[in-house]
Amino acid sequence: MNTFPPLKNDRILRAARGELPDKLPVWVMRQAGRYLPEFMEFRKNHSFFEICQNAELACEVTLMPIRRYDLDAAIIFSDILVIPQALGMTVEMKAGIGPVLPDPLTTENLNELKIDGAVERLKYVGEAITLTRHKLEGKVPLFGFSGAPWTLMGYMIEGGGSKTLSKAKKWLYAHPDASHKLLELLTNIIIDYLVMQVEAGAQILQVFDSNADLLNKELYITYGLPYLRKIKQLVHLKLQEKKLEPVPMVLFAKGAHYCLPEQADLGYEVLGIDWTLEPEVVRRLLKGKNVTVQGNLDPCALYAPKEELARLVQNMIKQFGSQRYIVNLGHGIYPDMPPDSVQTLLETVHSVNI
Ligand code: 1CP
Repeated sequence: MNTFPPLKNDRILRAARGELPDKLPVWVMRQAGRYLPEFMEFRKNHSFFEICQNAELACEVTLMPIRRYDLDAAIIFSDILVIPQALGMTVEMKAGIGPVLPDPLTTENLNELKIDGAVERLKYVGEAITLTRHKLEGKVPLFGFSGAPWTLMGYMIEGGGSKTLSKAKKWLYAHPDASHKLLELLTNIIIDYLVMQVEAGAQILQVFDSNADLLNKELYITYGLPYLRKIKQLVHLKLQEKKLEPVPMVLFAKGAHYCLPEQADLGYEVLGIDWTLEPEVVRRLLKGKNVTVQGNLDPCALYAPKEELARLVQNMIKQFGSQRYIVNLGHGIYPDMPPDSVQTLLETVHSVNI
């Protein structure tokens, strides 16, 4: 068992549990990397996956935004695509393009995925988490994360990002059995991977379903929700079996506004909300549900002048209210966004009296 320094800032954990913290908690999706000049400098000397796979390097990048800003959480530097990589697929990170999987999955080569030992091959993520927990010295809680089954399926079949996901969606309509087989296999790995991250020291977990926006309610009920429910239930159960404290879990199903109340019934303590929904609509759809919401400032608001950005943030907080609320963007920060805008966002959030 690892023993770590005591936690000094538990705002985000309190908000996730439905308690009222002293100030509203705030963190930023994709806060570790991309837009930070110190990260760009760092990347000149190290490849993307070299950083992911080396505990010292991953820890260093994770801490960059924590040293610079008054954030209420850290998120381990890694990527959702380390799972396809651990399953034996080649993943390349191309500058200006993003991830590329040169040999995408087909219904013919589905059986070639190397399932045995996949979580074992991801142990380096656990090592980075453990080191980071020590180096954080209890300053803020550390997020572990994974891609959701559907989002990983999308990257594995498309061979990278896609505007339509038509190849992956073709599986759902033309090859439902193979789709379920793949989603089930990914779900089982995600469960063990997340449990391993908690054993290593992760204090809160986020599941990214960034490709949910290309499904609809019927498809999500069949191919999204059951697997997300299994992940939540089994992570909880396996932590119990290992006598580990349960950790709150965040589900960020980007663009899945077509089934927000259904998401709230999966058991996740927190739902991430993208920027396309008005706070009032979110609160109305989730009325009576036992969940905290996280979000949902349009990331592009960070391009606004300081005063306008502060006004937008204050307005969003007023509409969401302070109960069961974690402030974040409605999706990740972009590489060309001004680091000073993050400062404005954080100062504005923390200056609100709750
Ligand atoms: O704060 C952090 O950024 C922590 C580490 C992190 C996380 C949580 C990275 C590092 N990636 C992710 C998640 C991730 N990766 C998601 C889910 C969240 C989201 O929707 O933003 C997705 C879809 C990916 C896949 C991915 N990786 C893309 C395509 C979509 C996107 O996010 O733009 C790209 C471009 C990457 C590369 C990547 N991952 C992470 C960084 C810092 C980078 C930039 C590449 C580089 O620096 O070379």
